[in-house]
This record gives sequence, C-alpha cells and structure tokens, in this order.
Amino acid sequence: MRIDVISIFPEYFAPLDVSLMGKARAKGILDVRLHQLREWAHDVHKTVDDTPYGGGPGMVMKPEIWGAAIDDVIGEGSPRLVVPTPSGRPFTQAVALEYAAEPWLLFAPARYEGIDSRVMIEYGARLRLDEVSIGDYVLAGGEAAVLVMIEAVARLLPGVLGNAVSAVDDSFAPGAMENLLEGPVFTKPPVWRGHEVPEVLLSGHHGKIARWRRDEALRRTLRKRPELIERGELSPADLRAIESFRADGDPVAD
Ligand code: 6GU
Repeated sequence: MRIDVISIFPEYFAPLDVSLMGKARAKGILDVRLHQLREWAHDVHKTVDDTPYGGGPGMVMKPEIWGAAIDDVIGEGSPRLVVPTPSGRPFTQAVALEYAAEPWLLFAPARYEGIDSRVMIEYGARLRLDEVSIGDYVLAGGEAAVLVMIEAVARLLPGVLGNAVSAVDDSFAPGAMENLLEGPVFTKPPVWRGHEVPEVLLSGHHGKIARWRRDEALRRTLRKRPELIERGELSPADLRAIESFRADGDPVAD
C-alpha cells in the first residue's frame, strides 16, 4: 500500500520508522512518502496560512498551496484523500478495514484552524474524500491523528502482524467481536503475588476457554461501554451469561 502525507511537520512522522510500521516499510508492504507542504509556498517566508474571512481567532491554511501540493503528489492518479479534522466522521475499526483494502491513501493534516474549505469542495468532486475525526477532543493539528490512522491500517495489511489471526480477535473486529471489548489476558507464572490465573485457562478445554473469553468480553463491555451492546445481536448463550452477571453483583446495562 502506498501512503502519501502532506504536512508542515513531516518530522512528526519519525515513529513510522519504528517497530511494526518500520518493519512493514522495510518489507515493502507499506510505502510511506512524506511531503513538506511549504515546498509549494513560493513567497520568501514560505507562508501557508492567512487570516480568516469574516474575522475570528487563528489562521486558515491557504487553498492555492494545498491545491498545488495535492495536484503534484497525485499526478494522474486517484488516491483516497483523508483530511483529519475534529469535525469529521468518526474513524472506527470498520473505517480502518476499508482503508486497508485501498492501494493508495493521501493524508492532508492541517494546523491552525484548518484548510480553506474550497480545497475539500474541489477534491471532493475529483477524488473519494473523507474528513475524519479520531475522537471527541481537539488536537493541535492533524498529524497525531494521521499517525494513529496509519498504525491502525498498517497492522491490518497482510504480512504485517506476526500472528496471522490476531486481528480477528481484536476489540471491535467485524464478526464475533463486533461491538465488544476484549477481555483480560494472562501469561506465566500461574500465581503472581497471590493472584491466580483463572483455572479454566489452564484446563486445556478449548470449548470452555472460548466460552469464558466470550463471557469476560461481555462482562467488560457491560461495565465500561454499555452503549455498545445490542441485545438483538447476542446469542442465547450470551444472554444467559449476562443474566448470570447480575447474580455476581456485576452491573448489567438495559
Ligand atoms: Cl483528526 N484532528 C484534530 N486536529 N483534532 C482532532 C482530530 C483530528 N480528531 C480528534 N481531534
């Protein structure tokens, strides 16, 4: 997969050289190309922003510079264009999976109060454009959001994760774990500071272990994210498990 990023802080993306993403790039699975937006600014100060029409605080990024940069980066091609903004649609695991199936993404993170909106009108008509938010809080710029999205997408690309099936069990993964948080995990030793590993995990009984993990995922989701649970999507065994949590004194959302 090719990923282009146009930013006034390309050095912000140094973490892409590390760990999972560094290895994916070294293997050629991920081809990340960073571009300095200021290279398309032609005045002596390399100005990329200006005061907002209508007044108000902050600065707005100039459309001509973004237009020239995007035109040069895409050439005759048509990547999916992703513009991070707190006013965008939520970035979710389902969106990460969609992006992982694309051959080419172009991220355009803004600083200041954002990019002149005509840039989104222009490229929204020419490319598939998504304005996306990574959560309900405000960052100083879109760069950190781009790092988050690239990491979420990169780990889904074939050949990136060590264990080929590990993404299937993720919290929020489509299928059995859709709308569920992953439960607790344990490794050796079997007793640590008096805390024991749940006995079922040592039993070797795969059916019981799968049921226990499912119950713990349901229990954790009900405690921490009750709004995620849609009773209609649960099996009779799941519904029985939820009823039994009530007896344990666990909160059970309605
Ligand atoms: Cl994508 N950008 C910025 N600047 N702030 C955010 C965000 C994005 N998502 C949440 N907050």
